[in-house]
Amino acid sequence: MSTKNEQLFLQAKKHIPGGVNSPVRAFAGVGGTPIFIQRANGSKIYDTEDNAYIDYVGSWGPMILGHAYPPVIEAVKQAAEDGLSFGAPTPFETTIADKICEIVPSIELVRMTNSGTEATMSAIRVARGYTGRDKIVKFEGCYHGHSDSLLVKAGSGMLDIGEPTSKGVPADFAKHTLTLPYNDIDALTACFEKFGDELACIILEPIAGNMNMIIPSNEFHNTLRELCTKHGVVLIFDEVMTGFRVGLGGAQAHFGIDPDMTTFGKIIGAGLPVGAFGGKREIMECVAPLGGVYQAGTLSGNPLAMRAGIAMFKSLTVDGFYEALSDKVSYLLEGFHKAAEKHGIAIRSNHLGGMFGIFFTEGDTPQNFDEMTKCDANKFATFFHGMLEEGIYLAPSAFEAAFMSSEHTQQDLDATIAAADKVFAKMVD
Ligand code: KE4
Repeated sequence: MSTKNEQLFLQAKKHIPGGVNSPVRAFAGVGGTPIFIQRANGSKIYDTEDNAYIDYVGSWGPMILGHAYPPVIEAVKQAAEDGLSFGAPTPFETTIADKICEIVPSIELVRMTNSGTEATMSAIRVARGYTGRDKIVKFEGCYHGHSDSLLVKAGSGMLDIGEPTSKGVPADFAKHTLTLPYNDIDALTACFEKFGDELACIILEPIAGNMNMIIPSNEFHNTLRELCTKHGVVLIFDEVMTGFRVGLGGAQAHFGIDPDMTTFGKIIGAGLPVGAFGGKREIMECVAPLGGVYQAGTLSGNPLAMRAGIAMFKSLTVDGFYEALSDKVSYLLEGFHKAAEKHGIAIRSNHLGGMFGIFFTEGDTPQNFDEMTKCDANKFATFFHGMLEEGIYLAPSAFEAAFMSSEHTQQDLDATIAAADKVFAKMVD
């Protein structure tokens, strides 16, 4: 007898490639059948049979205030009653732009897009237009969305399907993308010695979240900043995931680095389709209609997304918001480590602000892509399904990070730790 989710998945596959509108949702990384979600509220998502799951995916980051957060829903309802899209400027876009520039001092001008992919694709075009150079550098295991230049040795769902470099990207195009090992100062230095003055930009996740969560060294970031400045290379921090997640000022505030450009997504739309790219005025003034780098979007700066984001920022900027979020993550991970130790299961973890990652490895906490790929993905899959059976929803891939929301309660955290204890007990060889 097939389950409701199996029936829904079969139905979805009739007219949707792989039954999903984004590959990582298909559970390729963990096996089994995806859970079809009907609704969500606070820290929980509910499947079509109203089974509740404590959610640590949060739509891959946006739901930092939990699902259906009343002030955000109210803002969207009011916006909807005023009309859905005008294709003309609105004061709400200005409010969001002002707020982003106020919170992130490295940004003087910012343009809204409809996804993180559009944001990073546009940022690279601007860097190329500003420098007149073609080559770009990314890092193995980092994922910046699915634009052609960036689907080279990328992370996230590409690792689940075992295709870190996408088919369909012309070699002529991919050749302009150099890929370096993440968090490797020697490789970085060698690349600049050879190509420094040919590089338009370096783009990276300042804290990686698409090869699970990896926090690079301060020295890596300082070296990167120095070399980019020395060679006139645009340093792009892709903070689509880390922006307003690891702290109000994002990863750049944590490391004390001023990138030349920053990309955002996820949280700034409070769950509606939004991305953004911004940076130094001198660079962003290359963007049309001011400059010759064209970039556009019918629904960019959509009023519903902007008014949701405005409501969301009101909560994020409350004193103590991120400290409370980080305390919840620390409490949860402490419980995981205690339970794992009790059952002799080797796990490591990383966390900052409302973002965390768990690794099944006997070794040290991974510092780069190679070390991360040596972690036990099969053990993660077993843990994932065990937790799912206990009503805990983690990211369906060993290559993804996890996210806390302000709405996760002490009861949620204790239930999650108790579930992990039960699952670890079953995992003992
Ligand atoms: P979107 O185009 O999916 O809005 O953003 C692309 C993107 C860009 N940069 C970073 C650092 C990202 O993490 C992402 C998207 N993240 C994945 C989760 N690892 C989205 C989930 C999915 O692909 O379905």
